[in-house]
Amino acid sequence: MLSSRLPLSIALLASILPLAACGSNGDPEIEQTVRSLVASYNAKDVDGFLGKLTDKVVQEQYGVPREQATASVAKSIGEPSIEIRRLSNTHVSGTTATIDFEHTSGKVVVVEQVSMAKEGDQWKIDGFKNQPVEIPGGTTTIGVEATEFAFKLDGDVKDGDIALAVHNVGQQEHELVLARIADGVPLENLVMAIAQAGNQAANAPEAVQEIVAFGGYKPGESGNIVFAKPLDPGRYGLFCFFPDVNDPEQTPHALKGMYAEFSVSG
Ligand SMILES: [Cu+2]
Repeated sequence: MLSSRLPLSIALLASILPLAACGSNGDPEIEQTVRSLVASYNAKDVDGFLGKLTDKVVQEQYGVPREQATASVAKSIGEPSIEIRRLSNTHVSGTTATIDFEHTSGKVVVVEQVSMAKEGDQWKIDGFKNQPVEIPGGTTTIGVEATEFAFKLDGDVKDGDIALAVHNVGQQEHELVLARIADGVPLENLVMAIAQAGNQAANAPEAVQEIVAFGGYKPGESGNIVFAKPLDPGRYGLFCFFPDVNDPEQTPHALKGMYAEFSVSG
């Protein structure tokens, strides 16, 4: 959860949810460890945040030992903010524990199993494992098939209460970048402009108003993109900028047609 895909708000401190512990009783210490991690993250308290992580998870998440992690943590901490939706399914066994942590990451719902280890008398976060996210009842599921080199959408977007059920039916790894985009700009032109900008969010053309969600999918892999709130009305583009691995030029998939769009009416 600590990488850029892991977004955390101070508001969550005030919005600590009553726990629907399933199967096991919530353990206050375990839950509090997650809450204080999230609070440090949202407050951009780098030292406080790192202090709640074991050396192992620092290395896993940032690819460097703790002593060198401060700079990368400072760069990504607190953006976007995270709001806890649910803590459940706590299991404690001696000096290790796991808990399911459902939270927002920007506009998207993420479920992770957090593992913990006790160091001295303090619980520390020791790992994150992404879990499948269920599409809530009543939400319209839009199927998205990713292949070489296209997205095929299945379903009618009537309003913003949708979720995307993504399935990579192709041979290559694909990503799905979902962006709110300006009206009127032909999608093909936008793809060219993004590719020229080096596919860096910071250099994105003005017509890209917001990156709403993104994720990578290996061949055969599927996953749901569920939103914390219905999408705002507007135009949305889906893009894959992964390189074509069979192309000596490594051309991004989007330039070979891997893009699509839908609109949410107001
Ligand atoms: Cu692709």
